[in-house]
Amino acid sequence: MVIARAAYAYDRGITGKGVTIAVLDTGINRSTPEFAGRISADSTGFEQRIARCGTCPAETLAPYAIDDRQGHGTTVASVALAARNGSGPQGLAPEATLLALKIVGPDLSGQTAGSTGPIPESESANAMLIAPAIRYAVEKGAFVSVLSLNGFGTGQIAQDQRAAMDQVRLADRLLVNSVDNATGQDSFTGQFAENFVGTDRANKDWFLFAIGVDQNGNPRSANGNAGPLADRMLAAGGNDVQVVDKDGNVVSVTGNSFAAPAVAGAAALLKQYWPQLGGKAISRILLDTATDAGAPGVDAVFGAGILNVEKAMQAQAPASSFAVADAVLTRFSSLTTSAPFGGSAAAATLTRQVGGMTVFDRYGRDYGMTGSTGVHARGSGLVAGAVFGQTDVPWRAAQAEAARFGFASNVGAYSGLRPAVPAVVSFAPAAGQRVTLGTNVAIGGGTGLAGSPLRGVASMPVGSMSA
Ligand SMILES: [Ca+2]
Ligand SMILES: [Ca+2]
Repeated sequence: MVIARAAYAYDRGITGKGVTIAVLDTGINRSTPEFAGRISADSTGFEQRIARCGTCPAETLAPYAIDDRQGHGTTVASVALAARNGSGPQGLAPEATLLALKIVGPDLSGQTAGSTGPIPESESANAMLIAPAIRYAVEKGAFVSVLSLNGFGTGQIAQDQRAAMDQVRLADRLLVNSVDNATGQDSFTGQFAENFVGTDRANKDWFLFAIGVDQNGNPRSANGNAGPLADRMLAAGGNDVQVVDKDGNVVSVTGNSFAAPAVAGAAALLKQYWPQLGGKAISRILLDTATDAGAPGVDAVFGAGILNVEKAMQAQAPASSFAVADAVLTRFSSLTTSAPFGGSAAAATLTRQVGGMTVFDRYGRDYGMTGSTGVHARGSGLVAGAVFGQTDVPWRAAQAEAARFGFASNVGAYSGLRPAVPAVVSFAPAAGQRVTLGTNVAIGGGTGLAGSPLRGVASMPVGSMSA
């Protein structure tokens, strides 16, 4: 957690609250305070079809209770979600909700043709349960699923895993899979991961690999790898990680299994901060903002680099871009308030309330900026956009359902302005009044902004109306 620089998020009150992380594993310790009140009631095991022996008929096994007998699931969940409660470990997203999905198979040792009665659970996963668990996680609203497990499955298993991952893509969620611990093991080719992502790579943008490093960012001496998917791999703490175990004890664990929930926890933090972003954008941000290590750029040992929550939460645009954005907004933003809206008094209020700007970086993340958005009082009439010198002002039809309107405009030197989907902000300058500002421009190619990662600027007031 320290290596992931997540304190930056907590200092801003971002803890993963309201975001659900699914952990597909051996279950969960329900009694430790580390997950108290945050284990989703939807947590569950799954029915499975098995045969007790080679000559036994198939039968349906009821879901196992989610209690963690083996222990792996609790330790993995701990890295993502353990409470920030002043004791024991703390997860990356200490207030996120845990959807514990138990995918262990049955222990068939000793079962014979004449056996009856309950079949105990094993300590291993049933690969056939992975796909149903992923689908279930999507259905239950989990933003990110953690699979600290590797293996291979062909035929129906492969088809089901692909179909399940298609659902992750369609819902714009995320799946984080640990890299195999075995030295030199390609964890993608012919593995579950390739089933998920597809030989056509169609689901690649919603999938991340995670690999463990120590608290100093050093790789393990021998480890598995992401095969051809190194560009979708992040490194995170995976050596001597403090976790709570199935019996509630604090223990130290090592393995790539513990890097995956760190990445998932970081994704949950970003999801809370920018709920409008999905798995594709958030995974892209985490990859782009990872701290490069080892060989320059993407490499087989660190993938895209070491997970860096602090950088992931900062605007990804140079300061100069924001200065240019400020200049653009100062020049072209104007809202004139007429007497019905309170004249100069309302203008003062508006200045306080909308004297800032919302700037979007290249991922569509919004950041507040303080700037001079030019709110003016006027004696009569409500004129919006009057400062646009040369303008084609094609007013768009009012959208009744949103009670808003706006226009797109060519504004000379800043011809990079282009129409975009209108955004709307509403506020009340006085009792019974509501002003709606429609913003429908994005700046991408204007002077000083061309080539900049800062691609959009909103909060240019272009219209207002009372309601
Ligand atoms: Ca704790
Ligand atoms: Ca590198």
